[in-house]
Amino acid sequence: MKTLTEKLIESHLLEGEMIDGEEIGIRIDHTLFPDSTGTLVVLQFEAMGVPTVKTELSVSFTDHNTLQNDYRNADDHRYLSSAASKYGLIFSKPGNGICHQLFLERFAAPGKTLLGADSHSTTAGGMGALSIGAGGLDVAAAMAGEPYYLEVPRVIGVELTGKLQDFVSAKDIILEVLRRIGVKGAVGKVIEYHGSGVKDLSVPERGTITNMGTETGATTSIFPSDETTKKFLTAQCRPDAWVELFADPGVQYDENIQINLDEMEPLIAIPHSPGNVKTVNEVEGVKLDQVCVGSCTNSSLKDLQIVAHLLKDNKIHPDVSFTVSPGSRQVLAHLTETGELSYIIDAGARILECTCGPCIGMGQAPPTDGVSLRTFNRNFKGRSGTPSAQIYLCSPETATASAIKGVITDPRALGVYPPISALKEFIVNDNLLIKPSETPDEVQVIRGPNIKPLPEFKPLALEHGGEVLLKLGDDITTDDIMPAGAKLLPLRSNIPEISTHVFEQLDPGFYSKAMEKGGGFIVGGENYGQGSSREHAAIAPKYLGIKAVITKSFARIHKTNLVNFGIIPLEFKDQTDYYRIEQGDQIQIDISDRENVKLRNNTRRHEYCLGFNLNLRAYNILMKGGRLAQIREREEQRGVVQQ
Ligand code: MIC
Ligand code: SF4
Repeated sequence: MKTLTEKLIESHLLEGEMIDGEEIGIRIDHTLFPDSTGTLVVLQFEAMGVPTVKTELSVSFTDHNTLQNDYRNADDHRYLSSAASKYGLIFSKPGNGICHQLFLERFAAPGKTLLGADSHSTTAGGMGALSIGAGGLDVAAAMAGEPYYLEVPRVIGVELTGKLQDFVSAKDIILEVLRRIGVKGAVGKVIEYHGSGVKDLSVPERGTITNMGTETGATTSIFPSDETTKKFLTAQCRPDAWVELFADPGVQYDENIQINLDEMEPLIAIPHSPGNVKTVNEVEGVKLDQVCVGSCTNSSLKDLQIVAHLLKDNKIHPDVSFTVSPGSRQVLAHLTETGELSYIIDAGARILECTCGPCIGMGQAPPTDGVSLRTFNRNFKGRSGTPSAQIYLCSPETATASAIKGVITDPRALGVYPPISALKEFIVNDNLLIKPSETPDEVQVIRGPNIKPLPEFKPLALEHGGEVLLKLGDDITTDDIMPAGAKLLPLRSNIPEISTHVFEQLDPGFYSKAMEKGGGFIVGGENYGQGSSREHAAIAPKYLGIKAVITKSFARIHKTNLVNFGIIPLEFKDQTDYYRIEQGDQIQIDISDRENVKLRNNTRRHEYCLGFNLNLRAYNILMKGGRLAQIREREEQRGVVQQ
């Protein structure tokens, strides 16, 4: 008997065996990337020298960097669209929608594997796809036909029974999972949903749950593909993409969670972690400055229909700025056609583009010490663009009720829940999806001045010495390491420039210190590198001369990114050694033995051993200076590299 996860892995297995914790290589059918990570993906794909993508489908989206303050984001878009045309990708133009929402609507298919250069690529798990977020280099490699390597995950079975009550929604289900297992509870695991409660959840609702499953650290989350999936695909004019997929009845999961939907109530994540979950009741009455609806977690048609109907005959509270970012043009087209958009506008909302927008700090930063309630998936400190802001995460229902009242409000206070029925046919208009050229040889890839070449990655020495430049606590996010937002996203294809901002919110002098000392080491606690897949959080520190990061434990994607770019990821064998090393210490490490890395602390005059927790394949990549160097070398040997 098999879980759905096992079935999908097995049908894509290229290397290794299905033994718990062992490394395997799987075939990737689909890839996606957004613009913010995409420029590096394409630069890396080009560096691999492969002339055209080898996947069934690869899509390049434009959704994060859409604020065109100057030429830089626009140059990135032009680079991405010309590269897509030449190398065989579909290009989704700015304004078309958020990558994960769009992928679910127009491309995702049950039974396929998807690798996305964005941590929330797991959204397609709502369609019964095995969809994983990864660093851009792994995605570029998959586009070049390489396997994707991962450890055979443990599978958590989440059994849903009962039916969601009025005003309780899919967002509350994933908040409940986060409440139970926290932000590191599913590292190295896949969350698989099953049970009688699944059938009543629509595909976009399932997508909300698999999207934010990322916040538990899970490799991915997945739902079965059933009659509901079939209806959704049919309504999207893609009935042929449907296949039925279930776990074998009675299969045993490695871990089990039971959620009775009848008993659930509205939940909310309080500042500054998606894992700080409380009931809305517990925090009711907190005064709000801003409420934002949207993001890849909650911007589907149903989400916004609920908002529209709750706002009909109501007004946004005068003290609240209320923004709505529809997930896609399809969503916006429906709201317009039915007139539901006018309920939102009349109530006093600010309608934003169909993009990530405030979720990635692209505008709508709250005021100083402001309180913002959002339907998004991340509330890390400073991510909104205002370091002193307090960000709460909730469902569209809670967001709307609170926007009306001006304070955090249990949406059940609104009384009658609007009946929203599933559509039989969506408005399909793919004119912003541009197909690749049929004559790729004639296409010129356009690189503006913002597209800087990748730095060189050299093979690693066996011994490294230097200073501990920064000692940090647990759960450091990639937003802490390499902040995003409107000012920094235009620098995503310019490593020398973006590197000046590494750790700037935690230690404003970090860049100068790293330059002055010629690089050094970082020490972290548990779950270092949680959050985004952005590989800039590895490349930029590498550029500043960071040799190794020594932690209690790493988040999955970030650890791979460090290896891919030649930063040594080390873990304390004895967790108490974390307390025996301080910022400013002079240390030396010897990495010749993969099992026992020697650390000598010259300041405190003691020695102990650290672990790599890397298999031989990853160790070899690291020693070569990263995965790019390795793939390039192999392609050169095969004679397929384009010069
Ligand atoms: C995010 O939500 O942090 C992002 C922005 O979508 C990232 C990608 C990025 O940093 O560009 C992600 O989640 O991977
Ligand atoms: Fe965009 Fe936010 Fe989703 Fe990241 S989490 S893809 S920034 S909407």
